[in-house]
Amino acid sequence: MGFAQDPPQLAHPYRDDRVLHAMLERALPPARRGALDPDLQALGDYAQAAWQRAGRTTRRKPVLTQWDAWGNRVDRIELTEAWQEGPRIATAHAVLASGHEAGEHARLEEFARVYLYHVASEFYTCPLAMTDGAATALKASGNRMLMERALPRLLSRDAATFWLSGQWMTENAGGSDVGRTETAARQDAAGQWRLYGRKWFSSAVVGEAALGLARPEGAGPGTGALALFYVETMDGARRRPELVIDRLKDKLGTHELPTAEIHLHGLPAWPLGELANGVRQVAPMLNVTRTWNAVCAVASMARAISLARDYATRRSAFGRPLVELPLHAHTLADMQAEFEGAFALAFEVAHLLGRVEQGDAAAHEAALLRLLTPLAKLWTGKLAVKLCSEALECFGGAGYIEDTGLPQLLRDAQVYAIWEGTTNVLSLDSLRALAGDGLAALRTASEGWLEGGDDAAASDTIRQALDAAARWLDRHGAARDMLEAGARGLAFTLARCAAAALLARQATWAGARGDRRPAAALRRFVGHGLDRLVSPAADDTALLLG
Ligand code: MFK
Repeated sequence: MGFAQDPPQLAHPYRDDRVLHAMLERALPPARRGALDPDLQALGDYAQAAWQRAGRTTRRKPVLTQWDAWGNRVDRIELTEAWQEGPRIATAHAVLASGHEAGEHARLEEFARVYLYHVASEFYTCPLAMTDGAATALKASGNRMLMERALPRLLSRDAATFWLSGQWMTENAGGSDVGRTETAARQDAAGQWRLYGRKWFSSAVVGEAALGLARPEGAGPGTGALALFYVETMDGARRRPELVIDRLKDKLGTHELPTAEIHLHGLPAWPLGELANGVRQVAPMLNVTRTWNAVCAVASMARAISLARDYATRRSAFGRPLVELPLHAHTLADMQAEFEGAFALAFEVAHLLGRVEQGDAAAHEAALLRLLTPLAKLWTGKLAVKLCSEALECFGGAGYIEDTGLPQLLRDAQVYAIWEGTTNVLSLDSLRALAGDGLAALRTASEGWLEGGDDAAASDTIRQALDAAARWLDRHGAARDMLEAGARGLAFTLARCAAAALLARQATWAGARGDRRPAAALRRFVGHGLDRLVSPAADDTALLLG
């Protein structure tokens, strides 16, 4: 037998994740931490076992069978092993339901579970996110009939009664521009609303319910005229005949996730509230799914870095393990620092969401949450692609070989910058938040996070970048085209400032306990720069595209 390479081993995703442990130690009261621990241990065990079995799995894509042998339309989807286990794992460990319990930490505890479950779930977390979003939007609607009907299912802790919910927004015409939605809602003779149209991306197609946008008959064009409806997709064990699955999408990544194109031929539907302003009504769902997106992006980064770090101890080159090569070690440390910043921001959004929902938030925190949600989503989405790409490179050629399981990390990561809104859509959404009290709230919060810190240089850099962002907004705020053209640079700057200030808070907490690693992450993160502001010249843009 000649030369063989030692494959990377996955460290325990919970026990060996010091960043997760430190955040939970800092943020949770000891009793809640103790109560959460068994679920996190179990989800970490599940994730490690899933990585070990992944190499043996042969079928990595769901299969749609549209017709049975006798000509009946069946639209049956065979799922991968992880997806078949999804309802049991998600309910047994209250991955979703825990976020709807009492207490300001409920969401934080939910997202700690999501973080550990996500990669192993093979994106079963995608429909879970939408189910969580649907439960949140239903609660916000105050529609008692629908809440009583759906919430016990969506928040169930028993796989036998659990329902998944989809989010039916995207259409051929209305992608990011949801106002172009063509699906129509019409009342039948009995007064029952029914949906007619085509939804172009449905990732919870195996679900039992969905929230969908549609234009009520006779309503005008545009976003404001859309209404939000609740639907159920099953009639007992059979999919309702008014819902037809046209095909499963052939995607770059997330292969295990059965994303479908569907047609609605009069599917019964119930409005959540008024028959207009459906986007406003679906916004609580979007903000929850965008938080899932950020936490899942961070989970992918953690997985990629964990494998790359392990490999660096096994693989030798130029006479030394990779981890002893100065440039390789430096590259890994850069990745770790960026990951820790992204982790801090994503979990701050999770904690804030819980505080705001439970009425425990300080005066500025609702505006802060409104701003940090799109910032966390857009920045972690891009960073996941960058770090997963870098991690693949840490394996050399092996990172490019399918049956190492590594390329999948990069393909899957690309979805975070697209799913639930592209980077540009989210940058524009952050402008909505900045039109309110978003920036003032971020500055107030940052001062709190920097309090007691001993890295004066980092604090100065953060304050200077926030000042620069405020000046940029003053300069460009009145010129809408300039504001939009520079919105991405502004959003990245604010996301990095928030992440740096949160790293400073973690460094102060850890430093008092003798752990200097978060302070090192802060120094390195700030060293990569915070200011990403641009002032694009409109005439140059036109020239370059001409
Ligand atoms: C995981 C794997 C997945 C597998 C593959 C999937 C690939 C991707 C498939 C997908 O399609 S994912 C879905 C992607 N689509 C989106 O996320 C929608 C993107 N578009 C937006 O987010 C737009 O910003 C939005 C449609 C929400 C609104 O744009 P508009 O049409 O210009 O509406 P407008 O008038 O600005 O906002 C309507 C109202 O909603 C306003 O309130 P008012 O009526 O009170 O004035 C807004 O303030 C409010 N609003 C909008 N976004 C909000 C919000 N409120 C709170 N939070 C928000 N985020």
